[in-house]
Amino acid sequence: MVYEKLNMNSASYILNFLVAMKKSINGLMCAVLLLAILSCKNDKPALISKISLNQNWEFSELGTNQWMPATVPGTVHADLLANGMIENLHYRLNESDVQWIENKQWVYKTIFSVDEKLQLSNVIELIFEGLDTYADVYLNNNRVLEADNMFIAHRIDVKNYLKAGENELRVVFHSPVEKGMEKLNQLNYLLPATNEQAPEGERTNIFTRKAPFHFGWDWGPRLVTSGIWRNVSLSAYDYAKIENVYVQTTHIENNTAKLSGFAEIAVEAEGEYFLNLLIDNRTQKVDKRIELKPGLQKIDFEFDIENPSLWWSNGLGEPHLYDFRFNLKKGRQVIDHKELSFGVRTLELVQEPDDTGRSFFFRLNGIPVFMKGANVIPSNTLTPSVAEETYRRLLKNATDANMNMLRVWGGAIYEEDIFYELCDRNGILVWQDFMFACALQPGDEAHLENIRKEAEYNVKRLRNHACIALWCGNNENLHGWHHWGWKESLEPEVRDFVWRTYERIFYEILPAAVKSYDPKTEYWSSSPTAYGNMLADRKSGDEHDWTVWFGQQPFSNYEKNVPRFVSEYGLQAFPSMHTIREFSEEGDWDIHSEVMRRRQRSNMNWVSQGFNGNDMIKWYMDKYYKVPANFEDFVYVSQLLHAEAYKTAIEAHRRNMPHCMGSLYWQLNDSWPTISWATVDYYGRWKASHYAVRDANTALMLSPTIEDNKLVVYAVSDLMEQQNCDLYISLLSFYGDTLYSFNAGVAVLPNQSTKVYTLALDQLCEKGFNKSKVVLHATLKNINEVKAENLYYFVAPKELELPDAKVSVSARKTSSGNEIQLSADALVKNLFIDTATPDVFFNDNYFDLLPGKPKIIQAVTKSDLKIDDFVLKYLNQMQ
Ligand code: BMA
Repeated sequence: MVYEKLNMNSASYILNFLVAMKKSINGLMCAVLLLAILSCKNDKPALISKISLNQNWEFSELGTNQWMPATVPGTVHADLLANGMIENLHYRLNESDVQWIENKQWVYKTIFSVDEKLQLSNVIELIFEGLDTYADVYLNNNRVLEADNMFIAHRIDVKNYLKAGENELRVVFHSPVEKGMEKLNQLNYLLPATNEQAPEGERTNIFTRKAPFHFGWDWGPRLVTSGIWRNVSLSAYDYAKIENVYVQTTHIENNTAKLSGFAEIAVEAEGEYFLNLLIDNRTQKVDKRIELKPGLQKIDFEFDIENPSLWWSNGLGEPHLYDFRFNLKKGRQVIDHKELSFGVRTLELVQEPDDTGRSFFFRLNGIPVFMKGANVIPSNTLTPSVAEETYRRLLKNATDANMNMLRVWGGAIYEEDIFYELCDRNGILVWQDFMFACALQPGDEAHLENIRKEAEYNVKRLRNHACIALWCGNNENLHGWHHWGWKESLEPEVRDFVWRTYERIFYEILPAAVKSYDPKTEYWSSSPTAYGNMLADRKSGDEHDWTVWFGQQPFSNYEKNVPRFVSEYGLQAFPSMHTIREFSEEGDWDIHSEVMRRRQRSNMNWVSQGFNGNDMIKWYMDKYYKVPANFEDFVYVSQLLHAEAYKTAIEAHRRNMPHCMGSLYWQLNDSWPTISWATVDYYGRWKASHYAVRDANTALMLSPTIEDNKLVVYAVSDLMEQQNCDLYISLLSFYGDTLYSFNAGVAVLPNQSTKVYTLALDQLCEKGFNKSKVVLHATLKNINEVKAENLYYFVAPKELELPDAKVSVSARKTSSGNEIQLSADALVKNLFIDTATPDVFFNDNYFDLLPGKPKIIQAVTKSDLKIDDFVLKYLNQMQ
């Protein structure tokens, strides 16, 4: 326990006093005075004390008294698993065996001791950073809290309930499903919701402020868990503490950044205090003497930073962060402090009327930036189980794929602090949804007040992060109201009330929270929308382009009528066989097996009864590829299909800049090992698509395409300087003969898409080539350095007449790892290198190998790399 009431100042004070008294007063008198000083409480201000209460927890089903050790932060599912009471949730059909957990009540308890000094503090608060969800909290048998929102922290004044010595803290969790049912039954109509995996009349997630995806989603299991999912602590102080701070960059001009903000101080003892700000441990900025009265007090400040190092998004520059330390002092003693890693930057969402509609793009430090990225979901359904290492891996996968934005989607959680810290540090902007997805909300006042508190808490919690780019009200609720039959499903008088509730939440409560607590950041009411309450129309605002996949349109649809900012689109693939082996047995390896069908959660009964994502993968595969009979080959081809879809979409979006200024695909990661849209699976294994996304997102990208019977090559640049390069175009036979070639110097303009080559297809056809036997190779070079490169085929892979090709592989150890050299005597399409051991990462994979152009890749592994372990797969083998 870190608690020191008699601090250094007090000690030296007493010492000086003794020295002064020594000569004139006798020893006894001196001792009496010293005692008086020591017993006088609050003689000098002490630091705020914080004590973690995460230890010594036990849990039991209510009423059974079968106590087992528990982990806090945690969940009941993880605790049952750790105690051997349930089996691996991810294996085969085990998920269905644990559904009983959601119907029970669970109790957690701990005993902790408090010393007398702490107990004497003026204010003692018990802090729960997150309780999931309906929880009654008892301290020494006194009910001190009734919680009903997973997304807010609770601070409870417990001074009157805490004793010196041992204390018992107990938390009773009610079944979220039972509580939800009670609320559902109070309404005499059904509020529309999609995606929750419960029968229509039992959908309860909308009544409960709890992660919607816990109730099952179209990529994740139903695990309606409960638990103390974030830290628990005690905080004690005598005088005052910094409740929160807010800092914003108001503008940057002539090399000076103007910053402003405020601190909110919770004051217990009236009097004189000092607030100062120290930057990077050396420069003092704010330095204020303040007279504070008891209660919450707001202190405004403004300051400048000369020649600021700005925060840039990934690819544009360094995401510089300053260390800000706010000190609250009483006399010369620091009694509380708050630290921030602060990025100086300006960011605007620009929506200006233009010929098409309204623009929708982000301007960072004055520069329009094309947003390249993805939607993220929690990396585990049981979110406290996500290790810091997994967050690091998630962010690395984003930056390795040249991303600069992630969307925290509204059916999940307001992420952990570490997520936003890593985004700050890696230059990843965050499109932050409030936690509302694919469902309407009840409109009773208590529910709306709960939402108001949640918005206020989370905006305050996250607003100082440089990464926070946008607050978005909900995911697809406006779309659902108009397009999924929601409004038609409600009787007219109910309909008006439900719509009014929508307006109150998304046009009043949430934007008011953003305006009051994070005024520098834009609010966007729903994704997708054109603007205001206008439906997405591709002419303005953002769009979810699901014409491919749910709409069964061809990939070429991504190239038509490109929206202004595509915040969702995607197609599914199977994860790697290494991952499939983790959750299934060999007997399950069939897309129609019970295990594979249950694992697949995207159901499309409108196509035909029982049609699901596995069928859809096959349906698309059949359009573009020969469908292999063998399951393992099917898995491999599903990944090629996936990669091709994302490559087509990203290239089309980027070619269309500045009309289109963002491409965030669905979805970067998985919450369990599954078949989904994710480009990186639950174990962090890259699907073929993640390599394709990385390549399509490079700062300088070459993109050949066919437009109006012409071959057109675009050079898309996110760089800030013009690139003067040589463009090489060659049409190659699969055996490496050059059938046509062209080269010229080109100027690739900064931060835009430039057409660098056009040739009528007729002219190319005059060369008499067979479309099934050629590939176009486009390269941008500066002197001899390849700056960008791409291949283009004129027909779908299934129509290619791929040659019999022989691949040669050799490997050697280098000082930095393992180097693999690959070469082929004829074109090898989508070469997939795998090893028998699952932990090898290849820095490139699933690529096409041109004859006579050997390729060197790196293999990263902790174990020994054996070339005999290599497994090579390529499309030529599946003719
Ligand atoms: C998007 C998301 C999710 C869903 C995904 C795939 O629209 O908003 O609701 O998981 O589609 O269907």
